[in-house]
Amino acid sequence: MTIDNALRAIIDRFDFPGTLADCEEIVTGHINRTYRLRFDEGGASREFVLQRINGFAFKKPLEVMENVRLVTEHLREAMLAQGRDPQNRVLRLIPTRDGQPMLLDAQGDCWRAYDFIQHARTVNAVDTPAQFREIGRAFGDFQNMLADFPIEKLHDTIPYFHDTRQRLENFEASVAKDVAGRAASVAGEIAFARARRGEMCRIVEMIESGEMPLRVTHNDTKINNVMLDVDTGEGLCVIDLDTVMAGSALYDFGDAIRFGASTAAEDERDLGRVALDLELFRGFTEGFIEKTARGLTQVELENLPLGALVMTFEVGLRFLTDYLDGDVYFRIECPEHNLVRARCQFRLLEDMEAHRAEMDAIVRELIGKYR
Ligand code: GN1
Ligand code: MG
Repeated sequence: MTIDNALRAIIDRFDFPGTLADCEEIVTGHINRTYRLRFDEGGASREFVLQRINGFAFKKPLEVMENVRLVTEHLREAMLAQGRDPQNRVLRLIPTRDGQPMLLDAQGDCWRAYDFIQHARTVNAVDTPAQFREIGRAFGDFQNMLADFPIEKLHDTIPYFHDTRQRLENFEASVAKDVAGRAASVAGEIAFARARRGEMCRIVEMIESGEMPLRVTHNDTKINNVMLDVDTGEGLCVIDLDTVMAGSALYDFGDAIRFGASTAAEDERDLGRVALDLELFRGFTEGFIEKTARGLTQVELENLPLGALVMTFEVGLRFLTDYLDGDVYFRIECPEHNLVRARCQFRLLEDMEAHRAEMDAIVRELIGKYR
């Protein structure tokens, strides 16, 4: 792609080696702006990721970067302690030329850079249960390696991120304000969300009562946040660490299922194509439980399916809220995009509700196998 002068000036302030040979925008994320850069130096080339952190979503980018630094350091040490090589398996920050972990541009936006994970790719739809199992292992391993991280050191980079009760309050405020004049047209979706208030606040309640512990969680476990080895398909590295915070293990399990075990894309318009694929569900669950069976409590493990329902509800609710707010948060590609996404998530949730018993049985079977 052609690089404008402003982007060029940003790139020049990071400590990249050699000369810039290629720059390509990666548009899969809904929040940050992301570029893949290639630099050539004496016949060799190296790749990097450059990102502008979305200041609307992340009000305190310095705290985001501190979390990223602490968590990647911990992951690196945990891998070394296990005799594994963290190279190409843990994100590594590239500092600016004056040694800072990030850059503030003239508009007040924050930029940071990483090594690009080599010989790897991401997928936006799961191909096979085996592939999803590998992704489950990667997120399970991530959870495991951070089990002894001093959780009080983490900043809440987006406060109340997966607090379903708070999400419901925000939603009700948006319905009441109705700034975009859309509430009447989505009365059915609003009623759908309201009917599930009680059940969907169960995780928050269990955390409050102490039944469910807080963990270091990734909080955005879409399949495209794991880099997979191009040849072996192995999950090499978990990426997108901006929302790593204290949370429930159910969030990470649930969000991965929401996105990866659906028979359709997150924004499928034809709701007849949207369902939970139980074979994919089993695949991810096996990988995740294999890695976390000894680390998580029985209550957490048994409640994993609840995580899938709650995360599907919550993201659907967030899309619907953003639609009511006039599309201020998620990047959209067409005017109805957030509504399409919300309907798709709610359809998927209905299918999960219909198959809850099967999900529970699979989880129980796999707990028995790995515990
Ligand atoms: C956003 O940027 P991306 O696509 O990794 C969002 C997640 C949602 C997801 C829905 C910081 O993630 O919470 O689950 O979209 N990230 C943030 O696709 O809000
Ligand atoms: Mg992402």
